[in-house]
Amino acid sequence: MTNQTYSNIYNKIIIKPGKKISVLIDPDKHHEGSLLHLIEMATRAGIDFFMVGSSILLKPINKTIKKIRENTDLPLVLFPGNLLQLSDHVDAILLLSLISGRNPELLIGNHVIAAPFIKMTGIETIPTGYMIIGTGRKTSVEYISNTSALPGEKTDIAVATAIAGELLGQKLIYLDAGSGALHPVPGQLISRVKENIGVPLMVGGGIRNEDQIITACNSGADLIVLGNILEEKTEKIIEFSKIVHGY
Ligand code: 1GP
Repeated sequence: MTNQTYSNIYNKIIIKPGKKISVLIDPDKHHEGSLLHLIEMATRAGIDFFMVGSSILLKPINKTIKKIRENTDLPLVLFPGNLLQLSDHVDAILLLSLISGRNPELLIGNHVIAAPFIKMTGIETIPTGYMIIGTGRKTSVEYISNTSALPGEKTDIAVATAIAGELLGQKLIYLDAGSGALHPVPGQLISRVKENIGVPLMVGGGIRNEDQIITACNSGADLIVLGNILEEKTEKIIEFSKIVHGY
């Protein structure tokens, strides 16, 4: 690989017309063989970009970032679970504000600590209003973030929260049921949020099949994030990518 780096992922990828698909790589979920296989299949499927990160990690993230860099030319976006996952070997960082929660560290505290490093590296940041949506059992991100998920049936709270995020300057809203969620974010919640915001809408967590991808896309998701399902059924990314890009 040429180790190409990308600039302006937000303008060149996220807000361009059409729906997009991203593969989230959790470093702890892979051994070298499965990681390389996933990178190869997702690259072949023509996904829009990779994401890397997790709410909790037992392995260092840098080794995985290096492997992704060495084996694909697709852009890599950091989805940092915490400050220890910051890296300057990515193309962009989702600068997450956990607006569904009320933990000040995840609304401003961590950002203050990270800001000088991010500014020094010059890496693109994508200010993201991150909303954890509860759809069943408690997920790792809910526990680790020390916040309560926004209940999946409370569409009015979700709409108000997303509007607040946009008014505060977030350039992307991410509705996440959490990695490995029993159920994805409900279509009705996605569509109500989409109707009420002007920034792109990213949806992930618990999406495991074609029907769930179609529901999310039909409800207004601009960007679909897949993680867990591809750890088990990696080849599925070819079909999933086709569905999303067919819109
Ligand atoms: C988690 O939305 C991502 O933050 C991906 O979730 O692993 O359940 O696909 P899954």
